[in-house]
Amino acid sequence: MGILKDRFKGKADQTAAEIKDILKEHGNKKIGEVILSQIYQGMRGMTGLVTETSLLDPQEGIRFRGYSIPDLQQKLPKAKGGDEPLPEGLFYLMLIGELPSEEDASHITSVWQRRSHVPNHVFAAIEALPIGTHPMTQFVIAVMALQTESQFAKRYAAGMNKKDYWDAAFDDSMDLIARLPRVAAYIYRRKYKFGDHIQPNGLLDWAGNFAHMLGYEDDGFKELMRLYMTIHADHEGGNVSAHATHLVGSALSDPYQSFAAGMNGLSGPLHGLANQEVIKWIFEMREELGVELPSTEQIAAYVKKTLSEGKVVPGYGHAVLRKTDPRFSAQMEFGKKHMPGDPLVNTVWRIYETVPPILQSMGKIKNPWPNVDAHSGALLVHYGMVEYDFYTVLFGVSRSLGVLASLCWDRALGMPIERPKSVTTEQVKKWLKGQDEIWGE
Ligand code: AMX
Repeated sequence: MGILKDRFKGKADQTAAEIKDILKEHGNKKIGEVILSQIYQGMRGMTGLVTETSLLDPQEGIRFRGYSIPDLQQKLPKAKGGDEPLPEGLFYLMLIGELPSEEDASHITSVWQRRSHVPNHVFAAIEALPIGTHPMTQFVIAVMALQTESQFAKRYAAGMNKKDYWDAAFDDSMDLIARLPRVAAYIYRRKYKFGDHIQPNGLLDWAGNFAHMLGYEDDGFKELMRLYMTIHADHEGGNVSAHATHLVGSALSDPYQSFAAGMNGLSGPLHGLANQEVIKWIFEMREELGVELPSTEQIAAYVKKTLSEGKVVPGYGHAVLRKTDPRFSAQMEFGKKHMPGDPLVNTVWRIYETVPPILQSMGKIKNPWPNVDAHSGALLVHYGMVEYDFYTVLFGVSRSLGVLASLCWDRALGMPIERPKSVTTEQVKKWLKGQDEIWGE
């Protein structure tokens, strides 16, 4: 642990000094203009945050510290006999800003193994919920039950010096990431496998062990989990889960509280719940049509019906991206390699051929292309994980890597409490008539 923490502190001090110099020289430089419609329309295109871990290019998709998903697949350490990157390596890259060596990644695996103990009261809190409770609700409640373990909260209460916030946030983040697979697997086995729980395997990597505790021993599923946990980890700072974690953390709420806030945001159907919505929508389409692999004509008719009912086509569109999501493409490649004949996976590919022109023809949708959620469910179903209500929990376990690495950076850079200005429509009307000058104060 010491090595990683020391390296992080070294990088953070260096970046903090650079930021100080940048602000000293360029602090008054304009970075953009805000137009009225932006504040009514979800602040789209308004630059308002700094997030060090990744950057989203509307045309190219996500880059983690400059590395694309194909770069990660090529350059990050792999499990023995595997082809997919280890999420431990991505976490190192996001936290430290440099590619890890094999030893760096396996160091993180062993730190997370050591810190993965989940206290009994967390399982008791999960057990207290009705079995029908949505897995994301169980997940958030479990994260909040784990908050009793927060070093940040304890040290703050004891009078922690603000210079040490990063240290406590770092410890909490590592503990929380280490514990999440056990918590998530417990929820899965409780809800869908009659409470037949599986103990962790201390010889496996973080994602491989997660697959094992979920009850999937197939090497293909373990590889899928490594890829899944890597590609869902981060999508720069403005998306709902990342922004909510950052925002709540800015009040010095501890990493457990901040992450729980992010996970409540991930639970929305326009964000992380879209992966369950996609599979639900495909299953309903197949049932209605009575076929396993619908034709493009049948899919087109079903898409038009969905739109005419005032619903979105799940898995399509994005607030920032303007091309096919490279996270979709990476999963498509995985499908081609491991299950090219699977009818559900082929349905996803046929939907990909059919949906974009239809959405494009509507004229109003800025991005008719698939996002990450359009593909993930079909790969999971292939290995037998059909319980789609659970999919967002997998997304959440992965997202912890990005948002908690960012939270460590927030505290190390001394990011202040976030508090943008809001206005009322009454004030906007007065301002438009030239009667109000207090805008922006
Ligand atoms: N199906 C139907 N209509 C869609 C659509 C879709 N897939 N995507 C966008 N639209 C509609 C919007 O609802 C909006 O309609 P309105 O003007 O009547 O309100 C209009 O097109 C313009 O929207 P936009 O500017 O292109 O998108 P946005 O930035 O407002 O929203 C997103 C982005 C992702 C919420 C939206 O595309 C959507 O709802 N997609 C389906 C849900 C989904 O897949 N979400 C997952 C996103 C990835 C993630 O976070 N995990």
